[in-house]
Amino acid sequence: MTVISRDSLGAGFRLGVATSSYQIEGAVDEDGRAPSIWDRFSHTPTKTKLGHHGDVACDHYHRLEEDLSLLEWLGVDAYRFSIAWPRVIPTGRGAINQRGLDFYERLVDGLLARGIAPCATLYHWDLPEALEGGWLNRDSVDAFAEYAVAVARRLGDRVDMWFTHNEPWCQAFLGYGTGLFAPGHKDFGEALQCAHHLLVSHGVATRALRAEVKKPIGIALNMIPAYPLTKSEADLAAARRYDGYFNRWFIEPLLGRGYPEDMVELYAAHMPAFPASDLELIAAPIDLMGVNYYERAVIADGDELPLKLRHVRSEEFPRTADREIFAPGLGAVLSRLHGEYGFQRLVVTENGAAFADVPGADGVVPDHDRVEFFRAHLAEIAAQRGAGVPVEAFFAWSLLDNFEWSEGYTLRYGLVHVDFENQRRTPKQSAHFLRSLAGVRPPRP
Ligand code: IFM
Repeated sequence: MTVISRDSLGAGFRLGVATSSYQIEGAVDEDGRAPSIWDRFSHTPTKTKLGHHGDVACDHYHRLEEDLSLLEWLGVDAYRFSIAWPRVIPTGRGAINQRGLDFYERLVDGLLARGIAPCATLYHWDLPEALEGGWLNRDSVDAFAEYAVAVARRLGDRVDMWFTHNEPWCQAFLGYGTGLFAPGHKDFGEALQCAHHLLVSHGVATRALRAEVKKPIGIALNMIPAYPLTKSEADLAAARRYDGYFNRWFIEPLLGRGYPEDMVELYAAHMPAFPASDLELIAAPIDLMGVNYYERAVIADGDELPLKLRHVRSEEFPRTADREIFAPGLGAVLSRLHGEYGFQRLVVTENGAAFADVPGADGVVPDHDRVEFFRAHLAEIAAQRGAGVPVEAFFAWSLLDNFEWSEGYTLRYGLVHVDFENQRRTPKQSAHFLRSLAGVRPPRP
């Protein structure tokens, strides 16, 4: 068993949990919210497991007080949530729906009253359906910046950390490349176009936010370290290509280095045209780099186009319900972001595991594998901090079991079990673990 304590994480380190709007809120047509691309996608036959959708999800919109009490009970320092653009500007661009913002104001004020730092992500994939052309349309860039400003004007004095996008790789390559996610397109060129607009919108929104807020701003990238299957030159080169596709494609332009040349060459037939000035827009200085880490990739040379590689399903280490467990990959990613890329403030914005959790007759959810998962990953963070890598905070994914996108409710990532028949919340052993690590707070006066 890996031993981890507040002391081993060091002074000032913040512990939190994370969620996203469409995955937990429900209330999809209340208080002026309009449909997002995920409402349409999840209601399209065959797109999600068992036809699941987020219409009710965890009913968090109606159970805000109960969920705030859970967060208080957990004793976390911070809570990372996302804001639903279709609640705030239902038409994507134009009139601001104050009732949508009222909900997030209640959330933020409820967190502050409990001594929990509110950390907001502006985009976690629920794009307003009304935005014609979605992320393929260049207008999405300005639309996103306008939305960011609308949120900042209402909440900018109280949110503690800002993240523009969550996992732009997923939105671009799963949403427009493989069709696994909304809006369900299958075109590699469109994926690159979307990725470009996401990055430009991040930069333009970051600059706009700067004028409104004083707190740190960043982006949350999902990062997957690529390990070659063998030491052959061909496998090493394939792993490098995978790294270019998944990691470098986002990190390098954010740092003002432009898109990686080896990948631009490989993507020649698919690259979108754009003005050189876009690269400057993307490189708006940020304060925080958020890292979502779940797994590594084992890569061999192969035929999958356009990358000419093969993703190997590794059985080397134990697996969760959907992924291989490989905690050293988190250490490697953090060390690289600081050592190779020079990031000075890192936050682990997501890390977690899905298991088939079932509450026992005694009401206990014995998710010991998840506890060990968190211990191992936190130990990697402690080691990196010890080596001088500036990791400031850790957000466990997720507070609640929730709508896991195309997997519907079949994968449970929560620290708190949700019975979707009656919305009963039951803290799992992992919630008790995080609570004891966080240290129980004194009751509020
Ligand atoms: O549930 C997702 C989340 O929306 C984005 N990061 C990965 C999580 C688990 O797959």
